[in-house]
Amino acid sequence: MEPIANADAAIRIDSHLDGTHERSLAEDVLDGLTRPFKELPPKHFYDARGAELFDRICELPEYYPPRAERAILNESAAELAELTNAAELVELGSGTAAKTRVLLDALHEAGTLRRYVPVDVTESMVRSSAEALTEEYPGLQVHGVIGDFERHLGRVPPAVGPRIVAFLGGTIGNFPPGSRRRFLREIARLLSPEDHLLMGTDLVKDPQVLEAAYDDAQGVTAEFNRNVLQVLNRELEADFDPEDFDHVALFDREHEWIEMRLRARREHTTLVRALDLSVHFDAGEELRTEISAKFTPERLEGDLSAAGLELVRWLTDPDELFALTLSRSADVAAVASNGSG
Ligand code: AVJ
Repeated sequence: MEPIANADAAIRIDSHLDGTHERSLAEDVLDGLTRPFKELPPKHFYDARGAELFDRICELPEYYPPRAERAILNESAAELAELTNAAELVELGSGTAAKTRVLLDALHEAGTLRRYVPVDVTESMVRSSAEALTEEYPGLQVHGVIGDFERHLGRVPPAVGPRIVAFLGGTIGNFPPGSRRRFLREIARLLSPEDHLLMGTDLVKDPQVLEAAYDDAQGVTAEFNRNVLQVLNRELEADFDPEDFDHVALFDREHEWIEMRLRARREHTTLVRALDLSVHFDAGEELRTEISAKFTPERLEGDLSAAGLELVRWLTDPDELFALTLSRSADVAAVASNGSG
C-alpha cells in the first residue's frame, strides 16, 4: 500500500457546469427583471465577493443560525451517527465544509464512515476541502459533484452504504413553498430505505430578532444584498449603481418568511447590455432578492410528508432558534411500524 498514491485515488471530482450556470443567470435576470414585481433568485448572490460577505454574515452577533446549528450538531452528532449508521455523507451546498467535520468526526468514530460526497457549484472549495478531509480522515473517499443542487441531484453517485443527505444552514428556506416540496421530493429520490435526510431549518420567532438577523448594525447584509447588482454588472454588462438602492429586510408574518429587497432610491433606468434589456425603476420600487422561510414543527412536518418523508428526530438548540431534523422515506416508516405492530 502506498499512502501517497492512495491519497490521490481517494479523491474524485466530476464537474457538470458547462456554461449552464451563466445561462441561468441571464434567464433569471430576463425573467425576473421584466416581471410586474421584480425579483431575482438568491443563488446569484454567491460570487467570490458574495461568498466572502456571507462568511462575514455568519460571524455577526445578529445572525444566530450558524451558531445555533453548530450547537445542535455538536450536541447530537454521536446520536445521529448511531441512528443512521451512515457510511456516506452527501452534502448539498457544502461550501467550505466547515460544519461537516462535526458529522464526519462522529461517523468516523462510530467506524461507519467511508465516503463524503460534497455537491457545490464552487469547484475550488470542493477541491480544497477534499484534500484537507482525505488527510484528516485516513481511508475516506471524497467524490465531489460540481453542480447546482437544483439541477444536478441526478449526478450524485450511487450510495456505497447507508447514507445521510445533509442540507444544512437553512437554505431550504430560500425555496417558495411549492418548489420547496418539489425539491424535497427530488431529495427523497436519493434515499433508499436505509438512508436519511438531515436538514437545517430556521424557526419562527420574534420578528425583531428575525429582522435584525437580516439587517445587521454593521451593514454587512446590506452590502451582501447590493452585491448581486455587481454580479449583474460584471456578468451581464449591466450598469447598476448599487448606491441607487436601499437594503430592506422584513418578516412577512402571513407567509412566515423573511424577504430581502432592494428599494430604488430614485427613478432610473438601467441597461443590461448583454441582454439588450433596459430596466426601469420607479422611485421606491422594490426588487425582491431573497425569501428565507422560517418554520414551525407543523409546517416542516407538512412539507416532509408532502415529499414522502417522515420525521425521525427533531433536534433544536436550548433557545429553540433553529432546528435540525432527521427524516427518512415514509414508506420505510410504514413498513417498520407494520412490522412492529
Ligand atoms: C444561506 C440561505 C441560509 O437565508 O439565512 C443570510 C442567506 N441572506 N443573510 C439565509 C442569507 C441574508 C441564508 N441562507
